[in-house]
Amino acid sequence: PVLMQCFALPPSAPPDSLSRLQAAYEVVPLWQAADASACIAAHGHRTQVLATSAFIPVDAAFIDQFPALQAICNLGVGYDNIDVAHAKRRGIKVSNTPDVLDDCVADLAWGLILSTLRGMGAAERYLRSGQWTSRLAALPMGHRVTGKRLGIVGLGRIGQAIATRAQGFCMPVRYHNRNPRPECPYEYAASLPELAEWADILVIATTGGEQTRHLINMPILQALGPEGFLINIARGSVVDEEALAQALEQGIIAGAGLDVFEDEPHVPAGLLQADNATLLPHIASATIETRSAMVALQLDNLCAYARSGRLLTEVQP
Ligand code: 8YV
Repeated sequence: PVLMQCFALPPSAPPDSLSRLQAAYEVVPLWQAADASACIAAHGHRTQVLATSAFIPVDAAFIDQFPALQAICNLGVGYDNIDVAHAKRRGIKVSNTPDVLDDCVADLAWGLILSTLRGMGAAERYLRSGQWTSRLAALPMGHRVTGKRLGIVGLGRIGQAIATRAQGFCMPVRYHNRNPRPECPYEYAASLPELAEWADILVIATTGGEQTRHLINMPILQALGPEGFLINIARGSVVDEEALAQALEQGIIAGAGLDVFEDEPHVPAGLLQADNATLLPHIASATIETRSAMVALQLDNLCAYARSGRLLTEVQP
């Protein structure tokens, strides 16, 4: 079968990755093509499988350039970059890379919580800019982390990994989800405003896409309140960034820690200016170990499909 590889294998990919791909497929490296449209025009009609990443938009028009397509294997747990409904209509299977990144994404959520509440970014900027000239200087103060109330929006696998870590910080945890999860030991908030009202720290761990677009808007930020913090390791589209910038500037909330943005790599000026925000360039899964495991799982899906026509971690929308 023919595989179109839409992006380069990352440096942390297991060393045998390319040889595994080439043993299973005739590989067309779209990412190397000087002219992507010409490459798709030449090979699109005979491509059966696409290897994509959460950073590559795969909409209906893109998919329809591949009339023989059977499967799309995404690098990333999120698949809001793919028009899965359209793929299903065409009988195209889609896989993602769940589970293997939960710990690193949860770790980074905690990194953002600690950094934002303790003002670590601003403190480091203070030191590096040479302002720490006296040990008697009045330093900027942060906020205590231990014991705060943690609200989680979206208690999937990543949300649960974030919640587990809260025990070490003696934090009560509540969550809001489409459906309650009675098997989890946390209290369910029946609505998002109710959760935001209760929480000191609201962490977004839900999926992206149309269903969750701008779920975090001005009324939710107002409910979170002037002592509240917003943390987002999910998708930028979940937050109305204009409302968030305004809320940070006007003290409607106390601060925010963001790893994701609506139109990456563009970060709105209102957020860049906010000193009470920690901003990271979408690095939650970017550890050598996790990226390596993600690539390995994507390759396992690709190889299983070439062998048996079945995907190991097929997305069920
Ligand atoms: C990655 C992600 O940055 O898994 C996801 O959904 O957004 C991140 O883990 C991305 O998938 C890398 O391709």
